[in-house]
Amino acid sequence: MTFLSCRFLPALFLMTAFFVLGAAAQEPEDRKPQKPESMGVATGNPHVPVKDALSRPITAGGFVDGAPIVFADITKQAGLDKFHHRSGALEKTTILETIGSGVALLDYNNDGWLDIYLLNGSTFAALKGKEAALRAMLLHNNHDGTFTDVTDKAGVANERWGFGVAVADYDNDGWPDIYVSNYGKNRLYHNNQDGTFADVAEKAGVALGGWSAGPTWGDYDRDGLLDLFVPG
Ligand SMILES: [Ca+2]
Ligand SMILES: [Ca+2]
Ligand SMILES: [Ca+2]
Repeated sequence: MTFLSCRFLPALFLMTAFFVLGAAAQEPEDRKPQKPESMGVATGNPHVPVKDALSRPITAGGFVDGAPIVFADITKQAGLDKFHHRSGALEKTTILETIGSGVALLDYNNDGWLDIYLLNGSTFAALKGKEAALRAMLLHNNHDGTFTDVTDKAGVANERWGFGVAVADYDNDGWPDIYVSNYGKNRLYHNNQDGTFADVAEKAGVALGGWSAGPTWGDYDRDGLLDLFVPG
């Protein structure tokens, strides 16, 4: 250490001490370290859920008598509880089995009421033909809060391991068509305008293969004709 630096060392120390003390004096109250009040989180003892007459779990605060019901589960009375999704085995030994399948809300018959198309998964046994293939379901809106299964008539059961569905009127005829991505070949269900569909994926060159995820329609080149993006 040189003589010069030794001479200035005390001054440097004093300046540093001044700034530290000054900063401490200007520290806002809410930024000062607070004394911890307690450690951990207290939630009380475990207890079984308490449910009301509609089987709704009553959480802190409970329900207010006379308050409007925002959402009510009407799956059963609407006829939508017939559909059961399945994807592989419960053990989920492959990533293929862990992903759910898509759903589309579309007015397939152009009556002004949205209908529901639910994709289903599959199993390895079904892929090998050792058990029946799982089926997608098209549910027609009856205009009264109920739905009817019209899958067979419409011809959209898919019966492949379904992942994604995208609806669009790809041929601009005014009727919505359905593209389904699968593990395996995909489907392009063209709307026949009479409640039925025809799979034209091979003819249209969009059957692909392998494993396709969530597809998207869009007119990327702005020529007025929808194009298809299929990730895999
Ligand atoms: Ca409809
Ligand atoms: Ca169409
Ligand atoms: Ca285009």
